[in-house]
Amino acid sequence: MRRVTLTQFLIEQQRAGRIGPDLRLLIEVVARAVKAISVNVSKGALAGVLGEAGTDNVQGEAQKKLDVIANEILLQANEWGGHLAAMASEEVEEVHHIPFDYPKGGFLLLFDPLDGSSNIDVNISVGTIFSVLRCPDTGCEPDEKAFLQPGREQVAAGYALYGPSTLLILTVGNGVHGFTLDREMGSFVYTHPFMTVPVDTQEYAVNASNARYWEPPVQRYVGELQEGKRGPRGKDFNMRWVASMVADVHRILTRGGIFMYPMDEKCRNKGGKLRLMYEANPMAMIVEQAGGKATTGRERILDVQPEKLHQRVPVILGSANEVDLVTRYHLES
Ligand code: AHM
Ligand code: MG
Repeated sequence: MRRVTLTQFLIEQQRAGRIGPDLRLLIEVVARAVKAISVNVSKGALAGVLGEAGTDNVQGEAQKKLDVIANEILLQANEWGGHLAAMASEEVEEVHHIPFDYPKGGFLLLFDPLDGSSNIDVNISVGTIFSVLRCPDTGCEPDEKAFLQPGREQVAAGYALYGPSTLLILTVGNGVHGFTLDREMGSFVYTHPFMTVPVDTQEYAVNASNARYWEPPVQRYVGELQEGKRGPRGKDFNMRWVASMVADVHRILTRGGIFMYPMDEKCRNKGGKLRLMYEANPMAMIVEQAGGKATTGRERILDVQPEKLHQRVPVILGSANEVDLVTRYHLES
């Protein structure tokens, strides 16, 4: 069987006119950073990378050492290539500008450097999520406003999953494609062409300890799933919750399911739990490209007009028929 690497895949995308050379370079650089993060994650205690960094991020959450390391790796890898106008990270309050001594390009890169970081110290899968937008005005230094574009404007999105193997999942608007890191060769190999989310499922993912804080439509929906065969759905459902969005979404891309971090009374004053620009938008683009759906319960995530960089939103995504049903419950209530 012909082994196709990420580099070959991207060159073929470029030849087919789906991406230009700058976007190809950008994705290659992100993939290189992901390899470096993967090395650090896998060394764990041997490299002294576990535990707290002793600092808080912009969201007021305690940073883990690996949050800080992954953020630094991504910023440094992407600064000098000339493909970016600016970057934004979940871990950094302000827009990260490209240093003056490097050339600037036409893209904006946004990322959650290490998603699911509460799982690092217990050796459960974590990931990196990224999103690429075009810089609306290439003439000047982009500010926060340049980033505030709805998710449907993304030109690429992806995530890396640091699990038993390291995977890179990518979309440039032409389906979802997965690559597995060959650690000996140091390259990503194309292993998962055109990943799809089945329209129906019997599996759901939600942090059920928040049930008493959910809104009525989510309580109704999950209640009906839990009634199983004897309830209105007439079938039994299984539940999974990794607490790493990347791992939960990856399971849905592999065998279907619905993932929810809905609005609840605990996070209402923040707008939700998950971040629109670094988590919801890239994952929504990936899920839609794989044939699934993604909403806030009330509107399509990719149509949400962002008002600030670190904005949070409720997230419901996965198998289309389930997302449609829980969205209908929201709209009816
Ligand atoms: P993080 O970016 O600080 O790691 O937070 C996001 C994570 C998601 O990966 C996951 O779905 C969710 O938070 C888990 O939340 P909970 O701790 O409520 O289960
Ligand atoms: Mg995160």
